[in-house]
Amino acid sequence: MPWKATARVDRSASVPHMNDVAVIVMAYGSPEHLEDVPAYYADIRGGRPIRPELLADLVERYRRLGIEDGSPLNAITEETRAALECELGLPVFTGMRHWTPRIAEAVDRALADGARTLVGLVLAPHFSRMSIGTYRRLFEEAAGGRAELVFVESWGEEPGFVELLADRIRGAAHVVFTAHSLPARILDEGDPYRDQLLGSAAAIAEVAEIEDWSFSFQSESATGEPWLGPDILDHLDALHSRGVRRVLVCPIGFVSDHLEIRWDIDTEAQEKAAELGLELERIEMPNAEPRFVRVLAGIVRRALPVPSVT
Ligand code: FEC
Repeated sequence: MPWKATARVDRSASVPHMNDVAVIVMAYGSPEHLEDVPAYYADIRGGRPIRPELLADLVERYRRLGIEDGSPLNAITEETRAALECELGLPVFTGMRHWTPRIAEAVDRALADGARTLVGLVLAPHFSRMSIGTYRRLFEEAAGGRAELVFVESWGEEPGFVELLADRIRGAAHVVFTAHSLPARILDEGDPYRDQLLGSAAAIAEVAEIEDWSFSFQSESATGEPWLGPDILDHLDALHSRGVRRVLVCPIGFVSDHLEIRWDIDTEAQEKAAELGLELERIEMPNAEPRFVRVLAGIVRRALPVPSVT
């Protein structure tokens, strides 16, 4: 096969005793109540101003997502954490980038629990300085030299992940792989994000023996600068003009159900497809399903400096 197992890992740790090891599993985080949305959005913006109409629009999206009854992202992340802990037999703590429990809280709890080596794993497979790079910075700052650190930088071509998604798309007429867009300037900075996404998409299509596939970005923010494209809504137009009538959307830059899936794909893209007369379906996300948790456990085991952890 032309693609290889490539969980990219950065290790500063010397060989640890396994009872000194804890895993920090990191995710984006989501508000729990509508009144949390302004603080959550402020955290995402990192102090930069927020246009009132964008905040109102975001509150409305969260209202329609039904977060008052529970945030899918937070609940799924907790389920994943608990399942990963059972699978690994190591303590696993959740650290959220934009909500609680924060990455710093997770690191503090792991250290208070006796951990001396921390393995950082983000529930997003592809590296960008603006995404995984930020999780990594928060993880390192939180540890502040108090522990040996191992950080998994990317795992988008992890064979188990590739095979899991390949099984979801096999036999589809046309597959559109998607991932969160980022400001286009990252390409000038030599960021590997887009290449890693295209590498994952090609690997998954190859294993599923799908020849008719394409890639588009989604979830662009209104920040006033160009973002990576094509955006999925424009892409659906282009596919329709090419005569495509059925698409299966396969998000590869996310692993669970949340706002960007349930709103941007299940609502906006679905509405656009209906306007065009295009049949659009989406794969079920990996969420906390046992097969996916085993993939994550494998990545952690291989990241550890000792091969004997099974
Ligand atoms: O369900 C939920 O409550 C949270 C869903 C959610 C996920 C997510 C993942 C990623 N984001 C990434 C990059 C950016 C950049 C900006 C940005 C803005 C938002 C806003 C919301 C939001 N993101 Fe997000 N993202 C999620 C939610 N994201 C809400 C703010 C409102 C909006 O723009 O729609 C722009 C920041 C700025 O304004 O400067 C950049 C990337 C990922 C995938 C990796 C990961 O999961 O960490 C990259 C889930």
